Amino acid sequence: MLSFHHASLLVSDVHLCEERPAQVDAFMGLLNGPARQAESLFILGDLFEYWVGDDDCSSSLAQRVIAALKALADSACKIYFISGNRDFLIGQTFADAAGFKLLDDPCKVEIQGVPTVLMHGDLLCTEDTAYLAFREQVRNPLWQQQFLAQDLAVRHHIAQGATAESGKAKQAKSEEIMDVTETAVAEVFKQFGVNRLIHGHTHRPGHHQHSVNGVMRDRWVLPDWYGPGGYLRVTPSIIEEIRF
Ligand code: LP5
Ligand code: MN
Repeated sequence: MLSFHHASLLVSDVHLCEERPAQVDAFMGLLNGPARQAESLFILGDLFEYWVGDDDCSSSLAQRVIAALKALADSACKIYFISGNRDFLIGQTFADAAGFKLLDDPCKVEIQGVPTVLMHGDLLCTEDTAYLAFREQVRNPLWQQQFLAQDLAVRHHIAQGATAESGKAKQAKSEEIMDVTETAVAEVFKQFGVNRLIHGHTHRPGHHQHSVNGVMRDRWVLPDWYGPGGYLRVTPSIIEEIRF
């Protein structure tokens, strides 16, 4: 199991795109600033607004992000990545260029002696059955092979269409459907035998507590960067939520 002893930074849902230059600059600031003092940086999915394949690395945004991640990886900070529902097509080619290691979702690590499960968070939203059906389809290797065989322009068109359709679908869903379920959260705590879970995706940042089998457990949700953004800093003594 991966084990960390100094400061770890965790971030997710940065949703990088050309249309939000302030967030791109803020993310660069994180990589070139606070992350330089950290032992590890965990990116828990949805780094990009959407990602259509690692053969799409030539845009100026992708080049900038890859160069900044690689520079950080070449310093003392190790970088780990769990993909999200928007950038699950990030693969080994991108990981090698950016100098990070891909982790499974969920993944158990030890941060300052505390066993901790890291996830993107979408798998915890078990009442969102329409999304889970969509997820199953797009995580299928055969579907991905067929998608990746299409021209980049076609893939961008499909991704933008899916974003629009998803936006409409979300308007018809209740807030509860798009949040985690107690059952799914309890299952993760029990399955991995941990008292701490950190994830993003739900747009409900903060510290949530759950009593599972009579034991209080901590669930930390990372903020999205549709607004100013932020990250979590875990040190041997505290967990700090840093909002820009
Ligand atoms: O990301 P967020 O929080 O806004 O919404 C998610 C769920 N939506 C998605 C879809 C993505 O946001 C957008 C697509 C990303 C592109 C990836 C790369 C290319 C793949 C192309 C795939 C065709 O993940 C949303 C959840 C929400 O989280 C909260 O948990 O509710 O789920 C949905 O809205 C899914 C819908 O319920 C059902 C599926 C609609 C999409 C249909 C695609 C049709 C393709 C159109 C082609 C022109
Ligand atoms: Mn997400």
